[in-house]
This record gives sequence, structure tokens and C-alpha cells, in this order.
Amino acid sequence: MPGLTNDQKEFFDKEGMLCIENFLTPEETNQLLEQSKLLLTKVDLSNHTKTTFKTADEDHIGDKYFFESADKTSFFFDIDAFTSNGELTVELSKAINKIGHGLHIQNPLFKKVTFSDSVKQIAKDLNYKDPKVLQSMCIFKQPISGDVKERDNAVPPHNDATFLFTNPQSAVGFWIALEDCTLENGCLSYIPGTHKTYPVSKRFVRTNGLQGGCKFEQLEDEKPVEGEYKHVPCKAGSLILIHNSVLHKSEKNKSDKSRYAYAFHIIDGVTEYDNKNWLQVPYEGGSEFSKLYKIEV
Ligand SMILES: O=C(O)CCC(=O)C(=O)O
Ligand SMILES: [Fe+2]
Repeated sequence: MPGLTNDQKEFFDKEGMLCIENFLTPEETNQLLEQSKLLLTKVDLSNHTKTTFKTADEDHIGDKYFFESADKTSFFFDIDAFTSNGELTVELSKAINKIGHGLHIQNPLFKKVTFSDSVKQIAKDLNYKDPKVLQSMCIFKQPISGDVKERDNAVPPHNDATFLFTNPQSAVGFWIALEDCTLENGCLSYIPGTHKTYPVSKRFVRTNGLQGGCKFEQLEDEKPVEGEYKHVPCKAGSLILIHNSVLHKSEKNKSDKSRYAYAFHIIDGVTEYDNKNWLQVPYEGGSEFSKLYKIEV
């Protein structure tokens, strides 16, 4: 089973991001793309809280719908999806930003890819002792169309440890392109090496236990960001590994081509995952995050 070559391990360690082309076959990629499109048709607006998704400091969501999404197929909208009166600004299927955060639990197709031998092998090659899948999501950057020349679907600069905090840090993102990602439709970009030079200066914490509410807790002073963002355009079927502490972002989709991706994050069960994190267990039907594999003793 192909895992990571020594060169790939070295590259990931040095850069904080690694793109592996052809991780999925065209058939597997297409299956997940079609499944994502199918899920987009399942949103029922009549009983929906219209929760939008944004990771900018000032207005991160923190409502119950978000809190309880860890093991569900929940729908989150682009921040420009609704007018102030709650009217959709685009057609429903083009208004969704994310579906998550329990696709690896709920959806057989996403589950199969998440718990595949190739993913397990990569976790082993990254020296995970007890890898656990924390969350999974379909991420949509909807295309522009008609009068809409720009969609507000940029992901601001961040590191994932801010949101998936463990002690010591152990999260790694597995981000799979379901369509070709380009400079025009908002491919990922990152500043190489920032996982070693830029501190995890804040973390996203619950303010009110299981009731909902989140804020950023400042851990240390922000450091001026140095370095240039490097774009990672890639073909559909590519896997991009994201180190927990590397600064990364993606731009708005300014093209008429969508950019759909499936991403999940793992952490190491031997680290401390405390109850301040927004994503908590036990959740419905389980008392732990899903183990990627049973540990060999
Ligand atoms: O899909 C994107 O543009 C951003 C994804 C991301 O930041 C992540 O998966 O950690
Ligand atoms: Fe991220």
C-alpha cells in the first residue's frame, strides 16, 4: 500500500504542506463528486437555522446547529447566501459552503475513503500512535454566475491547530480535490515553513460548555506574518496534507468553475484533547472520536 516516500516525508516536514497527485482514481473522485452534488440537493431550508460559515475572528459562528454537527450531515451556507431578510441571494444548491462534520460517520462513500488503507498507511508514515478522525467535510466554492461576479467564499489565513487544538499539537488535514483547483477558482495556498516559525497564537474555544458560544482565546502575541503565500493548484483526485501549524488560506472563486473538495482531520489519541475545543465527544452513539485503526500492541 503506497504511503509516503522519504522525499515526501522530508518535503512535508520542511514545507508544512504536501500535494500527492492521483491519490484517488478518476472513478473514486467522480463518485465522491457526484455524492457531494447529491448531498447538496438534500438541504431542507424550511427547518434550517441558515448557519453560515466563516472563520474570521470577529464573527465566527457558534450556535447549537454548529456545535451539534460533529457526527452529522449538517449544512453551512456562504456568508453572502442570504439577504438581511433571510432571502436566498442565489439558488439553494449554489448557496452551501460546507457540509459536515460527520461525513466519515454518516456517509458510506466518504467513510470508505477516510478509513482506506492508503490513509492508514500515511498516518503510520507520519508516526501517529493512535490516529483518530475528528471531523470531515465537503467544502464548496461555488462558481460565479450571471450577475454574481464574485462569491464571498475565501478562507482567511489560519492554522488548523487554532480550531483542532491538542497538547502537543497533532492534527493533520487530509484535503482531497474533487475537481481541478486553479488560481482562478480558489486553490489552497500556504507560507512554507510557517509551521516551524509561526506560533499557534490563539485557539477557538467554547464559552458556554455544551450550550453553544465560541470565542478566540489569545495564547500569545500575534507575530507579523513573514513570507510569501505559495499556491498549490492541483488536479482532481489529488490529496493535500496540511500540517496543523502551517499558515494557509484560499481565495474567492472568481471563475465560472466550481471547486469542490472533501477534507478530514486526524489527531493523535495519545495527546491531550481538552473540553475547551468546540468539537466534543461523547456525541450521539459514541464515546470517542473514530479510531483510524486499532493500535497494534
Ligand atoms: O478548502 C479550503 O479552501 C480551505 C480548507 C482548509 O483550510 C482545511 O481543510 O484545513
Ligand atoms: Fe485549514
